[in-house]
Amino acid sequence: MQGEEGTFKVKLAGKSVLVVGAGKSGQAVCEFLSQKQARITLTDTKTEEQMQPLAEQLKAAGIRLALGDYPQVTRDSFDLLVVSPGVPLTVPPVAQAKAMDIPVIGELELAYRFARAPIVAITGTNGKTTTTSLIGQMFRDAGYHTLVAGNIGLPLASEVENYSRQDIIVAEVSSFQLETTQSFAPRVAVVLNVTPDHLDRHGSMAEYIRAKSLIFAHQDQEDWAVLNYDDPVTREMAADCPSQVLFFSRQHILEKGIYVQDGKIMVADQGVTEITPVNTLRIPGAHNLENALAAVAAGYAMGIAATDLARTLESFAGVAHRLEYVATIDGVKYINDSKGTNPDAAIKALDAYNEPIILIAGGKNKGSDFTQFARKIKEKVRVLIVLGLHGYQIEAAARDQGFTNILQAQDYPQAVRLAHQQARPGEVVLLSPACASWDMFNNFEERGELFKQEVLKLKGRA
Ligand code: UMA
Repeated sequence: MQGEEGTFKVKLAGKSVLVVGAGKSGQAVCEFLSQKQARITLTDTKTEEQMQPLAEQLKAAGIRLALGDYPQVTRDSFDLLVVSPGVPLTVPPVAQAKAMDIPVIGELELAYRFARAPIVAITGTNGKTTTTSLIGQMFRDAGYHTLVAGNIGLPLASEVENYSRQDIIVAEVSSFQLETTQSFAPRVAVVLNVTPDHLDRHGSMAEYIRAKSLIFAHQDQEDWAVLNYDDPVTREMAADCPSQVLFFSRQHILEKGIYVQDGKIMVADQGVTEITPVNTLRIPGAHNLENALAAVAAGYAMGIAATDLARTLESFAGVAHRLEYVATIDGVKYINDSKGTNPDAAIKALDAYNEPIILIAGGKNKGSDFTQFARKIKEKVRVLIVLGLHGYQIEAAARDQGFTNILQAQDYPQAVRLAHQQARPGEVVLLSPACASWDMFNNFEERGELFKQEVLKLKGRA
């Protein structure tokens, strides 16, 4: 199916398409469909007023807008719906289209049908972005013209046609994007782990797993599925894979697959190959080792040489806002993990360091319970600095565990100053809030940037 541009192109020209959701994904779809001479209607629950100045630009580009409310989908009105990942499939236009057998796809499926380059797709509950970036870097270092796109932030549709058969597309794909696929079959499908998440949208764990499984559902024997042997859900997925399975494991030595033995990353397939010692990795933590093993598996499946894989593993420093090293000041390392927006992610961040930690946490609680997080704080943290709307909840949970070395900050400049005063040489100052940023910022990136800026100001003074 991949690359059948000709047939699909004919089908799109002159066709009436309803694009649901006018965010990044929907806008990219509109641009893509415009180039294919489709007749486009873009709908969003936002009103025209809320969507200015974009609404005017879209109208000028010949796109019909149905804003503030969805249009009625009838047999005569639309030939195809393209739904944005954040839009649940229960919305009226999708239900109406399905009842009339009008095809409903997402941007991932649309872009896939026009892709000529082989795709390495990565999904999982945690670690997607880091692994996608690492795999992208592996291909770039090995000399490939590489597109890194998808859920990571750059819609696949925006760039897919700029890559040819000799190139590579590395795509981070979410369960939301997979839900609207029909033929999507990447050359390599990586599933890192599956733990409860997005259950409000998928309804049950079984449905969430089903959505994730769509990453390999349409593959064939020439393709690869890279699965985490240590995760019971992904281990079981192997039974349903139509492709060749390559397991990776941090905890077990595998007869065939990618694993760790005597502190070294190994590949066992036809013979055993050593890739690199684990301690050469720059991304910290057990979860990042799993991400690295998955990346090695994907690179190996696509034929990248062991020496090239090792070189990238040894140089890859991670991605912004995920255990991002900022600076060392007076012998103290400052780490920005602003993406740690739930307790699970913040626990992983705490586990990534052996040094005593000065932790900055708090923000908007997304409905999480902080008990486990507080236990981990008691185990790993020397000083806790709380701030934001629900910082007091983290403080209360920590006190319940008998942890009392807690300070309160009003804002980020004060939190960083307090951390600097408290930290001793050899310690780590970690921002991993376990909360969303929306009480004080537009997004976690803004929060992380402010933290980094304050740390770098300190460094300037030091
Ligand atoms: N909207 C409706 N009706 C609804 C819901 C939303 O009309 O019922 C409208 C909103 O008013 C808004 C638009 O839809 O105007 C937003 O669409 P969207 O939520 O799909 O967001 P996009 O900006 O298009 O970004 C999407 C992904 N967002 C989600 O999956 C929620 C981005 O992933 C992705 O980077 C981008 O496409 C490009 O591919 C973000 C994300 O949070 C990072 N992903 C989730 C995650 O990682 O956990 C899955």
